[in-house]
Amino acid sequence: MADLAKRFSHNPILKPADVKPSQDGLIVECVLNPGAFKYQGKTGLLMRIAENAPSTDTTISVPVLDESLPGAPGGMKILKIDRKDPDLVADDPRVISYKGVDLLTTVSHLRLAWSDDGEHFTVDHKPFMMGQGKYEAYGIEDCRTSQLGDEYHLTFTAVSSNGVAVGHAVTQDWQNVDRRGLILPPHNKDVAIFEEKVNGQYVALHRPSSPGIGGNYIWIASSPDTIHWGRHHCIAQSRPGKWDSNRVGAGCAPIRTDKGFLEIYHGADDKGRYCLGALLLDLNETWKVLARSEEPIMEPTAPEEKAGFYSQCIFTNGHTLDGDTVTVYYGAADTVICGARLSIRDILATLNL
Ligand code: MAN
Repeated sequence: MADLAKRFSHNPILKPADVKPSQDGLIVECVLNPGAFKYQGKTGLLMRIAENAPSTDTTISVPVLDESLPGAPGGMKILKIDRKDPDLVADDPRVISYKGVDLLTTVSHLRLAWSDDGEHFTVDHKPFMMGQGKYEAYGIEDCRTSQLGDEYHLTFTAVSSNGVAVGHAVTQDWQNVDRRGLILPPHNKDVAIFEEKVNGQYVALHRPSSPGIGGNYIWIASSPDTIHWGRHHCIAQSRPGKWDSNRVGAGCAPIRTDKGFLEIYHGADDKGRYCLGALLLDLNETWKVLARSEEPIMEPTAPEEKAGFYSQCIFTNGHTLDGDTVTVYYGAADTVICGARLSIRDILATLNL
C-alpha cells in the first residue's frame, strides 16, 4: 500500500458542530463531500450538509422535503417509523426501504465555507442551495464546482423517489445561481465537468448504474453546451478482487498534466470500504485510459476515516491546485471534512506508464 497523502495536522477541518441547522428542530448529522474552488483569493468549499430529526431507540426519523410545507423553498416533513415495523429494511445507515419505497436517512443541502489559507474555514450560516421540487425531495449532494472562464459549473446529485439523478447550476459570484435542471436522468451521479473544452466540446465524467448487467462504472461524455450530453464511453469498470471491486466514481474535474488528464476517483470494495485511486486519460481522445492505480493512493487510516456515520470511507469531489500540489478535500466516514496534500508527480510515478 502506498498512501501518498499528507493529511492536515488538524483534521477534521469541518464537523457537524460547526454548522447551524437549516431549520429549528433539525440536527446536522454529517458535513461531508465538498466541492472546492478558488474565488477572489479565497478557497471555497461547497459542502454537503446532511440533516435529520432525532431518532429514538424505538423509532427512526426520515426527513423528506415537501413543497407544500412552509419555509423556503419547502419545509421538511419528518416520517417516524417504528424500528420493529416488518415493512422496514434498515441495514445501511444511509438508506432504508419502507413498504418497498427507498428513503434516505438524512436530507442534504449545499452550504459554503470560506478560507484565506485553505486550511481554516468559516461556515456560512445559511444554505447556499436547498433541494427544490420533485426531483430533489430527498436532497442534493456531493457537488462538483468546475471553473470554466468566469463561470463555476455545479453538478450535484439530485435525489428523490424518482431516483438518483444529476442536477446542474451555474454561478459567477457565489450569490446568484442559475439552475439549469437535470442533465442526466436516474440512475446517475458523480458528474465532473472538465475545466477546459477538448476539441471544441465540453467533456464530463459520469457514473450511471446498471445493476442487472454491468455495474457502477465511470463513463465519459461530451456536450456542445453542458446541457446535452452524448458520445458516451465506459472508461473504468469495477475490478473483481481489487480495492475498487464493487463500485467506482469520479472525483472532481481532472488535472491537466503533460502525461494526460489525471483523475482522482473513488473505489469501494466488496466490504464497502472507500479508497481513492487515479486514472490517466489521453489529452485528445479522453475516453482512452492510459493508466490506472493498481493500489489506492489514499485509504482510510486515520480514526475519523475508519469510524463514523459510514465507516471506512474516504470520498472526494473537490480539490485545489498549486503547482505540483493537489490539496484534496474529502469526506471522512461520511461524517466530517478533512484535507490532505498529494504531489501530482508522486501520483503519476505510481502509475505504470
Ligand atoms: C448512496 C450513498 C448515500 C447517498 C445516496 C443517494 O446510498 O452515496 O450517501 O445519499 O446514495 O445519492
